[in-house]
Amino acid sequence: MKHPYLDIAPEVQQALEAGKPVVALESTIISHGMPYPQNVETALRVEEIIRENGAVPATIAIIGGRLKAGLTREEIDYLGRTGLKVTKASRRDLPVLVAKGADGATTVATTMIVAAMAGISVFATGGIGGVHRGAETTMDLSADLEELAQTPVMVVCAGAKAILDLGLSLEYLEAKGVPVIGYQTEELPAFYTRKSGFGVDYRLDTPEELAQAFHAKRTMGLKGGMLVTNPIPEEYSMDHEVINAAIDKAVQEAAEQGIHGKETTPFLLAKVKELTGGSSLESNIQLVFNNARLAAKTACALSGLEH
Ligand code: PSU
Ligand code: MN
Repeated sequence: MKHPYLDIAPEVQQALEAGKPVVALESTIISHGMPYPQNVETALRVEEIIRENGAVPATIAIIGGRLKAGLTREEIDYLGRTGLKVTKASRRDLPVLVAKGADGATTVATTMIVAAMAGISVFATGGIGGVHRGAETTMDLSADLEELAQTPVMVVCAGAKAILDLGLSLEYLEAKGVPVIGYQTEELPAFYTRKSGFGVDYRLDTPEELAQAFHAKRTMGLKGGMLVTNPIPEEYSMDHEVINAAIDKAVQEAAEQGIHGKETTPFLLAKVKELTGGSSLESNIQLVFNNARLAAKTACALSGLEH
């Protein structure tokens, strides 16, 4: 079915029709996740890395009310320059943005939605949203979690930042039947660090194994996605104490200032960045590159199984 609001870039369309591997990429990481111009440089380099590893990149965003699977360099540059002025678009934002013909930077949830509409199965990002600390009273749960429960896309990430309650995030995913896989690890990575103190459901060691598990899930008709957590390379990982002290301070300031709703995640991310300086930005960029490589290899393995 051709979706009336969806534009698939010609190269992405050709790859999908030929059964070739495609990897989706999100755009909130461009507009809200990194400063300009590093955000644009990173987004373009991630696309190159996907190509070097045999797949076609499809960066996803909403431009003028159109759901885009595959952006031009100009569109990526526009999102990067416009930064925080682009609406951060999660599932609940889609109807009004599309109806109004507005722009939106897609989160993990909306990138999964558009990827699934386009027929893309694998998506690489940095970190996902989850259950926030204190959610037992605030009810602040990222829509990313429910999307993983519903939408059939494999999300390759570096775990989640400890700005979240990682234990509760894992409980939510378990309750919703989302497999949480550690790539070459038994422990859930925590974005800037390779360890979190929490175990994953399964350790898998090759892109082929990841592809086989996702293929089996789909073939059984089980709805929803799969979360692949890929630890940041050792040489770029940060000191636990430095990062955790910054995170605790950011969480405390957010509570004091009454930050809530969709502002919570961007506020915490910006605070952590401010407190840790440039070193966290370099780590962030490198882990996204690492996830892009794994996602591209896994998309290649999946297209070998399914075509
Ligand atoms: N976590 C990060 N970096 C990010 C995000 C989360 O470490 O850039 C972004 C992603 O786009 C994610 C979104 O999908 O924030 C989650 O926001 P919320 O918690 O409001 O659902
Ligand atoms: Mn939230």
